[in-house]
Parts: sequence; structure tokens; C-alpha cells
Amino acid sequence: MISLPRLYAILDAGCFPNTQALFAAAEELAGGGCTLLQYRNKSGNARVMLKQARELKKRLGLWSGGRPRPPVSSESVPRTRASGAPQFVRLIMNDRSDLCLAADFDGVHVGQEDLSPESVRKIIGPDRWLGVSTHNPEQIREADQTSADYLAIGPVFPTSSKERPDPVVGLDGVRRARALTHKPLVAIGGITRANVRSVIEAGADSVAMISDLLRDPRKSAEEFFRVLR
Ligand code: 3NM
Repeated sequence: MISLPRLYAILDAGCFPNTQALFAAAEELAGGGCTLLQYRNKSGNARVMLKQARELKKRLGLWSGGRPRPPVSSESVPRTRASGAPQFVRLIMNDRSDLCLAADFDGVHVGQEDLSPESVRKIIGPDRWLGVSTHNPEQIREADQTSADYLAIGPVFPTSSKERPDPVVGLDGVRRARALTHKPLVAIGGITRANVRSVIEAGADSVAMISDLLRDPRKSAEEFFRVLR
């Protein structure tokens, strides 16, 4: 079973004015201690996505197929403040298994309308991480039977970062999800530093966040970890 860090940052390309701002945010998040990052781009432009993903990999991705790879040049590697040790960031591709492989990412996250978890598994192989979004108990039960490495449940709270979000599940939805699966559980949707504690207490192993990390990503990530200490 995989072990998830508490913070699962999602970099949504649509939230940034340009590509440089996207990369800068990624590096700041890593500098703030984030070790799991999903690249999300709903534009549908596969070439742009691959280019951005490869650049993220170049700047942050020191993992390969789930196995750690020692840094070649440490110059551009973000460092944790306390130890000065290189910060390893696992990179997850939203929706697209093909781009995960092409950019040599460490995993794929799929929703209910993407390829099925088993189809994705065939493409990415046994080592890369596979995450599946769920929004109700029935979907959790179904996803629990697959080879997904972790399940996501949401939206926990109202969110404006997703188009046509499913109904809010609340903290009760997180508790219910926790009772239905032994797989690592990621909570998502409307989670902030102000409410993250309640979400973890409801049973989530990790929380995925978009908007609460946008302003000053490094500080936000650092504060996230402080809140959970
Ligand atoms: N998926 P924020 S909610 C990408 O319910 C996404 O599966 C959701 O962004 C789900 O942290 C969501 O800004 C948006 O609310 C999360």
C-alpha cells in the first residue's frame, strides 16, 4: 500500500496567467515542503500539456515510476528549509495516461468520466500511482475493487475550482468514505488551511487543494504543515 503525504497540491494550469507563473508556483510549493503534485489542465491542448508536464518533470520530478532516483544536478532542485536536503516531488498527471508516460510522470489521477481504472492500469503498469475520484458511496465501493492506489472523495465543501462539481459530501461524506475503503483516502473540494484539521479528523489521509495554495504557495504550504502539527 502506498503512503500519501498530508498535502496533495493540485496545479491547475487555468489558474495561472502564464506558464512561467505555473512553474514558479510548482517550485515554491516544493520549497514549502510539498512532495505530491498533480498537474491539471482542462484546456484539452495535448501539446501544450506535454510541454508543460515535461518542464515540471525537469524542474521537480526526481522520482521515476514510483522509485526514487538520485538527483543528477542539484542546482534547480528545491530544497527543504530545515535540512537543506533535496525535495523529492512525485508528479501525478490528471486524466491522461498517455501524457503521464510521455512526460515520465509518477502516476495518473482519473475521474468518473475518464478511462476506467483498469484500463489506465494496463497503460501505466504496476508501479506508477493510480488515483480515482469518487463522489458517493456507490462509486467508492466500485473504485475500492479496482487496482487504484488511492481514492479521492469530494467535494467536501463548496468549490469554485471545478466546473459542474458533484453535490457537496461534507465531513460526513469523508467519514462514510473512510468506513468503506482501506485504501489511502484523499479529500478534495473547498479545503483550506482553516478547515483542513476537521477533514483529517474525519478520516482523510491526505487533502488535495487548488485555490488555497494559489496566493504565496510556499508560505501557504508551510502554514498548512504548521496547522497540522
Ligand atoms: N475535484 P479547491 S473538487 C479538482 O469533487 C476537484 O472531485 C473535485 O479545488 C471533486 O481546492 C475539485 O480550490 C476542486 O476547492 C478543488
